[in-house]
Amino acid sequence: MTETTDKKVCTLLFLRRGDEILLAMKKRGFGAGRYNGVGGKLDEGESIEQALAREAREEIEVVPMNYWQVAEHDFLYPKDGEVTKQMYSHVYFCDEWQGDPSETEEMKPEWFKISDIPYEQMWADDKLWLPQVLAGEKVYGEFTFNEDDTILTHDVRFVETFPSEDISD
Ligand code: 6U4
Repeated sequence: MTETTDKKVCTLLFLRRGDEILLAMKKRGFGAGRYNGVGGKLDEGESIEQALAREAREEIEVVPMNYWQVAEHDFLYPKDGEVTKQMYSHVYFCDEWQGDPSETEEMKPEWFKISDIPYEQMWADDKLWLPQVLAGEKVYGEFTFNEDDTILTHDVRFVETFPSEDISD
């Protein structure tokens, strides 16, 4: 399969409170109709942390105060045999924030018990890595999707450090 050069770096942030996780229903744009963490593509010149904070403010009106990376994923979306969309996502958990998670034009937040996460209303990859991350593992995943958003291939690994932290190359 031909690879695209159009790689977009994204953030994805999940608020945590005891045995609950905050998911937000995406109301418009890419992934609309699914629950997910909050996040999006980095703006020009923005760092991961800046994008993470901006997206949390724009999408659910909170300011993340304490957060840490839990996963990193390379999502590939082919069309007609070519990868036309690549989203490289940095995934974080957050256990301290300012503000009450609120509905905006983009997302509607909702708390879920960890035992009741609605995986069937989320991206198909989420059930392949979110349980591991919730169990305390750090995960790196590569996923290629079919055009109907089902998974064509996946490779999920436990890691000590994320590829973006690897300064050896
Ligand atoms: P626009 O509409 O351009 O302002 P923006 O908020 O910058 O959008 P968006 O909505 O395209 O970005 O970001 C997509 C979000 O969805 C990112 O947080 C990454 C996340 N995402 C993309 N593919 C995913 C997948 N397969 N599984 C997953 N999250 C995914 O859990």
